[in-house]
Amino acid sequence: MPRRLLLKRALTLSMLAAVEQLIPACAVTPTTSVSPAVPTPLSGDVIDLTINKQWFGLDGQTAPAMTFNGSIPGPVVHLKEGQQATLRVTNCLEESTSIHWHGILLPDLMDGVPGVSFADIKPGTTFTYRFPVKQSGTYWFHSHSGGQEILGLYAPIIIDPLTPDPFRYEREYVVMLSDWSFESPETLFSNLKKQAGYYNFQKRTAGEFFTDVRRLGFWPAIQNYLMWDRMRMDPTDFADVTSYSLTYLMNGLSPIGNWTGLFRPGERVRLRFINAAPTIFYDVRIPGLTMTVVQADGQNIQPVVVEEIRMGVAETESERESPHPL
Ligand SMILES: [Cu+2]
Repeated sequence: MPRRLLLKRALTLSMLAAVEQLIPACAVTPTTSVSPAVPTPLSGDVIDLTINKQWFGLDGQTAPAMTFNGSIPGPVVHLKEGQQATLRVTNCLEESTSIHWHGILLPDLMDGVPGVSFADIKPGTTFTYRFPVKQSGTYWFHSHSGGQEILGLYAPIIIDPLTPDPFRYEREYVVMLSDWSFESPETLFSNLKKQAGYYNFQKRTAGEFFTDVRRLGFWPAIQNYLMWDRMRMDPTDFADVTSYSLTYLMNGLSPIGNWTGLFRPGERVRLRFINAAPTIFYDVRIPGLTMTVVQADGQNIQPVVVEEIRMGVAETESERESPHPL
């Protein structure tokens, strides 16, 4: 090839590469519907996450949502204890964003509260999070800006330990519990600001007051009501927002979506439960099976055999099931 032609081609190629770097990843990502397919886990020295606004469909209804790499929940970020994590987060939204790496030990500059420990990720820009991975287990991450987490910005983190975990399993699944509302986060918040029990339809009645008077006496009954009134709560208020507004999700699917994890008979299955719901407690049970809890919030524990576990907001737990009927 003549030298001049070679130089010309080399110049064109380097110009193209330079132009490509100028275009943020968002400019080439279409705004489409959220994919129902399970995304491939992300691993390696450099992990790229893109935050987009997309349409999320649930049981025949559709609404605007936010996604990590096009899915809800976002893809599993798979790290190894001892590695240096590099996560490039590109914000394709029209508003600022930020990430909180939930339960991860890291320098404060690498963690989410905008305006406290770091600025925020402005629209159309990429922020590179870098931190040494000093732990192992099941964790997760979510947006730390406005109502973005509720709109779909949450995803699991699995960190492989340096030395193998002290329990065996043949197969594993992440089970990310969350919820979805067709009311916007702003509407939910303003309703709760106006009336704390806005979504609670199980309030105490006048009849119950008289039952309490008979049971406790008049003044103790009054004092009980005043106590709850001072706290601006109802004794029947289990969650700020209830199923009146929420659809409960398992790995991004509604109960009708019927999330399914396959296994062979006799296999031990490790289920990595993560409660990514903003206010809902989940009671987890597999009818007819006992579970052995082997890890809680990323820490290996003395195994406990249970029939049901209660998962608080933001908790993560690993259960090992022996799929034999009780
Ligand atoms: Cu968190």
